[in-house]
Amino acid sequence: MICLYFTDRSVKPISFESKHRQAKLGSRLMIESLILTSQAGAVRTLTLNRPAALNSFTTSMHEQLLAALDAAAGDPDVRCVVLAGSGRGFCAGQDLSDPVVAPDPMPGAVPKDLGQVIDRYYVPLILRVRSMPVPVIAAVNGVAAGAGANLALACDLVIAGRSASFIQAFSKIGLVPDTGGTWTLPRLAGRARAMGLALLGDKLPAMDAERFGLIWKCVEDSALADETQTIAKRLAAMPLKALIATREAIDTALQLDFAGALAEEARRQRELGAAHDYSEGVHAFLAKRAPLFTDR
Ligand code: T3D
Repeated sequence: MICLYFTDRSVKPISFESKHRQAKLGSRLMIESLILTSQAGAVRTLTLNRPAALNSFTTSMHEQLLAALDAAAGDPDVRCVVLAGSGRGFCAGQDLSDPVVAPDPMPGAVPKDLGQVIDRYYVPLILRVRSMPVPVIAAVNGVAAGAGANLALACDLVIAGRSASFIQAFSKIGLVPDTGGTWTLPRLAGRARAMGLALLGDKLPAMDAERFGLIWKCVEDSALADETQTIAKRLAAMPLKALIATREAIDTALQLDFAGALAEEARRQRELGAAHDYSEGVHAFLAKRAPLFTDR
């Protein structure tokens, strides 16, 4: 059980059953929770929690985040997920000191198989985020670098504090953008900006990320948590099935021609039009009352 102190009394900590990292510190056995989980109404917040290393990913943090996302996806009380970072950063990507990736300095040593690391950890993580049955918001509180930047950019909405930044750090260590970056960046910002960001690996301040169309919104640092929760609560009250179909329709349309996208829209409207939420939405509108959406 993780005990957290929350000033907002509507926010409740959740116990996280950990099969995860157990670190020995002297003679004490400590269970570290690398993902903090809290719930306010129907909004589940998952906070990456390795602040001393800017929440960079170790295999244990991967395992805990995937487990926390799976738990949120399967929980009928969750209608929106927020991803956040503890401390001054959002996520600095892969922990480069983790033995699974750190190159062996010995001459002739067998190189680490980074492809295996990507396949085993980053691909399942990013596919999980993109297939969540509820909207996912990244609340980017500080630097988001490498896989950390692309994790944020894969979310449905990205809200960043003014002092946050995004760095495609890969080129600086001899890698290509991963965690979906090669797919996401040109779609969000266009090829010219994607290439500039990926080749140069410069720090892109949150204000510029908003201007580039990479993120939804840049807000004052002090407003980030409240603004994110307000938007998350709004989404949580909306028709989930339609929100998820919207994500899928927009992603699919990027691969289609115009006629194909029109056909896809008709197919989805046919399906959603037969669902309870559409009936509820229209009846509520006509009756001038608030709707209660229940479809998932
Ligand atoms: O390689 C593979 O495994 C394949 C998978 C790739 C996916 C990827 O994400 S590759 C990209 C990996 N990430 C990076 O290259 C970013 C590395 N970090 C930085 O460039 C800088 O830390 C930042 C620009 C993000 C922030 O700079 P700054 O000056 O604000 O903070 P800092 O002092 O550099 O970092 C603070 C601490 O976090 C520091 O530890 P210390 O000295 O206080 O004990 C630093 O070492 C640690 N830290 C930051 N990023 C990482 C990290 N430790 C391990 N891995 C990191 N990625």
